[in-house]
Formats: sequence, structure tokens, C-alpha cells
Amino acid sequence: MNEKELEVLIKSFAVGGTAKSVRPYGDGHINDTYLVETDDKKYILQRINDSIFCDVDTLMSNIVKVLAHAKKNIAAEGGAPDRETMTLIPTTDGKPYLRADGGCWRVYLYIDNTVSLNLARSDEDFYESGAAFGKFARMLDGFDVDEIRDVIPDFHNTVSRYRNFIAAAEADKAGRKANCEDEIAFVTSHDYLAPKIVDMLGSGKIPKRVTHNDTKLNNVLFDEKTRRPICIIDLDTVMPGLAANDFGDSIRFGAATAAEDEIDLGKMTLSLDLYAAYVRGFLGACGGKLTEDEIRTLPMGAKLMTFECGVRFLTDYLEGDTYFRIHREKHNLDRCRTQFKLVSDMEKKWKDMERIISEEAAI
Ligand code: ADP
Ligand code: GN1
Ligand code: MG
Repeated sequence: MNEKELEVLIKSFAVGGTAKSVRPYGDGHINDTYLVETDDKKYILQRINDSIFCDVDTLMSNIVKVLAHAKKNIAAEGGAPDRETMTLIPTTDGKPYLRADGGCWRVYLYIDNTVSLNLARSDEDFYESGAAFGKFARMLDGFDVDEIRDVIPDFHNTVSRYRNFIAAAEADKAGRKANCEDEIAFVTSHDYLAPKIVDMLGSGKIPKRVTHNDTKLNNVLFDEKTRRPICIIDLDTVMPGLAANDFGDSIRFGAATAAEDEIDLGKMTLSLDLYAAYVRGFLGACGGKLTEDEIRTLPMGAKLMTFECGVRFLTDYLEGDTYFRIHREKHNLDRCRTQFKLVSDMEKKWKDMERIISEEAAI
């Protein structure tokens, strides 16, 4: 859809005023995101990726429930619900999203004077994002897991991610296997990692909670002046999940010393300072709600989420880049390489990763 058509489309939502401009926005890999400016307000318009989120009714119903729960808790803590959580703007006939032009569309209030970061610029930024995701977990504490449903089954089931990877490598649909023999060998030589957390969950040792499941640093909006975290966004994958996955995905992305798609792998390491900063922020905000067994799974969550994400990038590369948005040739291959480099670095720093958690949680 072009800008003019999007300006017409936005009239189907209960926005104030007439759209003056609509332009592509942000760095997400999944949805198509636009910033809409009307006479008096700004909005985020998104075309939901409905080939990934096949059941958009369930997706939106989860988000509506989660936002209502979080807004109530934020208000109870004396916060500002419309700035500290997202606000959905319904369609003019009161629905949470619109089906139009063969797609699914939704609108949120734009949270103004904020920035989203692709790299932590300081330990302090990352400490704050830990505190923000910890607060998010606290806001969702007590939310009944049965109230929301899986939007992507087995999203963080590393065992099934591994299985899908093996199938993709065998099928070699895009004829790219020969370009990534080293990366394939890395995955198969780490196959023992895949069941580490899935097995623990099966044994009943750790609880399933309502979690965010996509806790990248760029899914936190920071105040552009004060650098304090304002709001957690990208709630598409909020579903039953594990604290270790939310902790781990943040570390994978934000405690890395280079971008997720850096080509110079020499730049990619795990910063233990950033890791420790996040641990302080996260446990400080929600540690009291986690069990001791859960806290002990956090370092493994970091290693597994990094491994899993690398496996997903490599699978997508082998399948011909059908899932993650790419901006250059071999983009998914570059992304998987950074993840595997990070896993190797975590293996070297494993004892420190465990020690930092034990010291911070005093366990
Ligand atoms: P994706 O699932 O594709 O990652 P996101 O929901 O994360 O999509 O949105 C992409 C980007 O748009 C975010 O990284 C952020 O920069 C911006 N964004 C999304 N929602 C808002 C909002 N309500 N206010 C301000 N910026 C937002
Ligand atoms: C995707 O939507 P976005 O860009 O925040 C992906 C995450 C991956 C991440 C890797 C629904 O996140 O699972 O970890 O890319 N989201 C979905 O950067 O698959
Ligand atoms: Mg996002």
C-alpha cells in the first residue's frame, strides 16, 4: 500500500484528526510498522505478519488481556498507564484490529519522546532495560496462564527448533547447504544443548509463567532525554513461557558487544559487565517473584536463547529467507554466525555467568 492508501486506511480507526503523513518506521524483523502523524497526535500503524501469526484473533485477544492487566497494575503502583504500556486504538466499529486489503492492521498510540536502541550505549542503559523487563514480569505476575493461548506453538521449544533445522538442512530447499557447512557442524556438535530447559520444564522443576518471549533491547522504549525506560513494546509473543527465556533473550541481544548482524566476528563477544548490569536490574525488579530453581536456570537461558536464535537464523537461510526480514544477501547467515560466536564466548565465560547470578541472588 502506498502512503495515500495508508492515510485512507487509518480512517477506519478511532484516531483523532486526519493523517498528515505515514512513513515506514523502526527496525523490527517481523511486522510492517509505520509512524502516522495527524493534526494533533502520532500513532503506530502495523500490518501484522499473518503468515507468522496465523491466528490473529487469538494474538490480539492475548494483547488486549495483557494490556488490561498491566495497566491495572501500573495504575496501582502510581504509574502512567498510557505511557508505561501500549494503548490500542480500536477500529471505528470497536474491534482491536482491521482486516483490509488482504491483511490485518492495528494501531497503537505512539509513545512520544522515546528511543529504541539496537546496542546498549552504556552499562546503565542495559541495567535499566533489565529493570524494565523485570518490572514487566512483575506486572504480569499473577496473570492466569490459562487466560491466554500460544500464538506460535513451540516458539521457544529449542528441541523442536533443532528438529526443524535438521529437516531444513536435509531438504536444502534453497540449495544453500554448501555455503554453510561450518555453521551446520556447529549446530550438530551442540545438539546436547537443545533439551536442557525443555527437560527441566517437563520434570516440573520450573514454572510456566506468562512471559514476553521477545525481550530484545529494541523492544524497550527509553525516554530520549533521561534515558529511563518507559515502556515494553512488541507484545505479539506474550504467551505462556519461562523466565529463563526472557532473561536469556535480553542477554543474547543486549549483552553482546556487536550488532546481531555484525560481519566482523572479532567484534562479537559477551560483555560480562553488561551481563552483570542486566542481572542487577532484572533480579532487582522481579527476583523476589522467581523461585531459586528458576534463578539457577538463567545463565542456561542466555546460552540456549542465543543458540536457538542462531539455529532459527540458519534454518531461515537454508529455507530461502521466508521468516525474518532481510536487507542484504546472506543476512540470515551473517546473523547466525554472530549468535554462534556468542555461544562460544559464553562457554568460555560460563563460570563467571553462573557466579554473577549466584552472588546477585545470594543463592
Ligand atoms: P516487530 O515485531 O516487527 O519487531 P515492533 O512492534 O517491535 O515490531 O515495532 C517496530 C519498532 O517500532 C520498534 O522497535 C519501535 O522502534 C517502534 N514502535 C513500536 N510501537 C511503538 C509505540 N507504541 N510507540 C513508539 N514506537 C513504537
Ligand atoms: C524477531 O519482532 P522482532 O524483530 O522483535 C523474532 C524474535 C527473534 C528476533 C531476532 C515473532 O523479533 O523471536 O529473537 O527477531 N520475533 C518473532 O532478532 O519471531
Ligand atoms: Mg520488535
